[in-house]
Amino acid sequence: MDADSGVRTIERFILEREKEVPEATGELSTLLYDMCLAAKVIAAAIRRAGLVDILGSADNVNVQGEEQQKLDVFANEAIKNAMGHTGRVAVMASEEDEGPIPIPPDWPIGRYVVVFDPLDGSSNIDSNSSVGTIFSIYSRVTQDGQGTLEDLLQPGSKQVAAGYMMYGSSTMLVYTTGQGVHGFTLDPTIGEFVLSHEAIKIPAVGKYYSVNESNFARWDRGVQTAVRGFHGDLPERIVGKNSRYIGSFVADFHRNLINGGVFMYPADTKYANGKLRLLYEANPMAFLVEQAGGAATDGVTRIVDIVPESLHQRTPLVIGSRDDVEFVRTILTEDDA
Ligand code: AHM
Ligand code: MG
Repeated sequence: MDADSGVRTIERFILEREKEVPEATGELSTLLYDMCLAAKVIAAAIRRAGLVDILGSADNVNVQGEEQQKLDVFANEAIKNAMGHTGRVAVMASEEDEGPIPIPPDWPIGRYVVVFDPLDGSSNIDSNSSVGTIFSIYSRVTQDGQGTLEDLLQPGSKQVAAGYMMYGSSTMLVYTTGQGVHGFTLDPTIGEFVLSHEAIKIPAVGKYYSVNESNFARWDRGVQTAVRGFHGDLPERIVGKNSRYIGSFVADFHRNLINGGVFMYPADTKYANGKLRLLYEANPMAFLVEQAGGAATDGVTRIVDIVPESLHQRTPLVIGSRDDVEFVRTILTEDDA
């Protein structure tokens, strides 16, 4: 690689974009770099996971009643450290912490609110499958002092940025600030995220459907009908698709974003509101997918229009290629659904 090969690092890319927005202060850009730092720290730990005694359970149960993995704890701390000591954040919330996370004492309080799932799909770590981090950034709505629950319980339509990191065969960071969706790949030789996927657009019709079909008998009839459509049983309404399901939301979402597809985690008799969380998983991915030309609903209602009532609330989720999400909505709103 020559010294001026035209490689665009995430820093250069964000700065170039910022110049196009006269009112930008640069603060949000800096917060995104802080998130990149956390991503590098987490990616490095995951790369070493098979080598050092970091795999396995931390003998701890988190607020969702699930066993926490050691890397969950590590990733949670890495993000809290990277975000909490910047002077740019007013309050945070994490899937791994019960309540709002205040800014540490003696650190200046800023105007942004950061919400994150530090390590989604962590049950896949022990089998060396992809996992990810998902984040949302909002502007605070309260005036000063530590941010509060009110700052955290904003609808997804108020997000100013969102993104995810995927720790797969390579580490990627994909983000939006409402000006399209851009993807960067970590070049481990220079330790920088470089632009690899500019202005991602999701195909309007997907190749894939992704859902945990072992729950089929627990779904209501409408969801069963929609999935039968994906099987190819309703050829007059929808062309059948291929099935792909990893069980790691970031990886399932990323594949569908690039190749076209629809991911669903509907309500079932075990999870009355689906399994995924509105704040940490559904909202950030909904912002991204809409920016890429796709759609996200709870089956019927647009995800980013839902007003959250609690930090850890769950929501059914249908997300991905626009026409496929619309197909599900049509089926679920039919009288006999
Ligand atoms: P987690 O936040 O505890 O890791 O759970 C979320 C994960 C998602 O990554 C994935 O889409 C889903 O759980 C898979 O659930 P299931 O095993 O029920 O299909
Ligand atoms: Mg999660």
